[in-house]
Amino acid sequence: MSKPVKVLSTFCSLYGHRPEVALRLKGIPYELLLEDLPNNKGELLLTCNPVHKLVPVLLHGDRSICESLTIVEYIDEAFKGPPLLPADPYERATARFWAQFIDQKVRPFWMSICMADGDEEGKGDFLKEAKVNLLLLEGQLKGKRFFGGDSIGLVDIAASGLARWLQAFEDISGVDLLTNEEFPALHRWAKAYAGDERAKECLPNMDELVSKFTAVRKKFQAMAEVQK
Ligand SMILES: N[C@@H](CCC(=O)N[C@@H](CS)C(=O)NCC(=O)O)C(=O)O
Repeated sequence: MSKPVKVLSTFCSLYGHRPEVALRLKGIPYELLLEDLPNNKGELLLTCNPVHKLVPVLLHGDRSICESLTIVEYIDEAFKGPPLLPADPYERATARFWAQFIDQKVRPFWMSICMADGDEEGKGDFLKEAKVNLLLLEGQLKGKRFFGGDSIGLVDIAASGLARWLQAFEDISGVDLLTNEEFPALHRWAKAYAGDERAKECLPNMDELVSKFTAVRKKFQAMAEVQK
């Protein structure tokens, strides 16, 4: 009998989407367990991820795997089904490089743009940096449907925040970042990713995202005000 698979995540989590979509692409059934993060980290989370105490965590039988990109690689290796990383070592290394680039150089900037107060001018440095890095990512699509080629792979999964969460953040902040004029390949890619049946099944609903992150933004700005 195969071991049970569970994903420990939280409501509308960008990182939690990654293991979910990887499992769906592989056709592996799983149970989703949602943590009430800001209020009460559960015993299971603290036991399974004592180092970072973050979701997502993948539970495979009696083993736990932490960190969303590591989990996606684990899923690729532990389960049969369509590959999520290329077979060639150089291409695998390149995919890992761009997946890390997304977490280190892309996501933090659009998150800051959304959370910062003020108009586009006030968000100047974040906006400039976000655009430089998005342009580098745009270059990686090179006419392909997905970063992984014809099908979704590690880099697409790493970039999935751009296909749904960013739109909610644009809505909240009033800043249009991923425009068709400036980033035509990424713009088209975001539509293709969000339109994929397996991704669609585990992408959060836009209204829920907007309401969750409007509340997060208010809290963030109130804290920034106190620190002034
Ligand atoms: N690098 C981690 C980031 C995970 C992360 O930031 N998770 C958030 C939820 S989306 C979390 O658990 N936050 C709880 C906290 O910050 O205490 C990954 O890729 O898994």
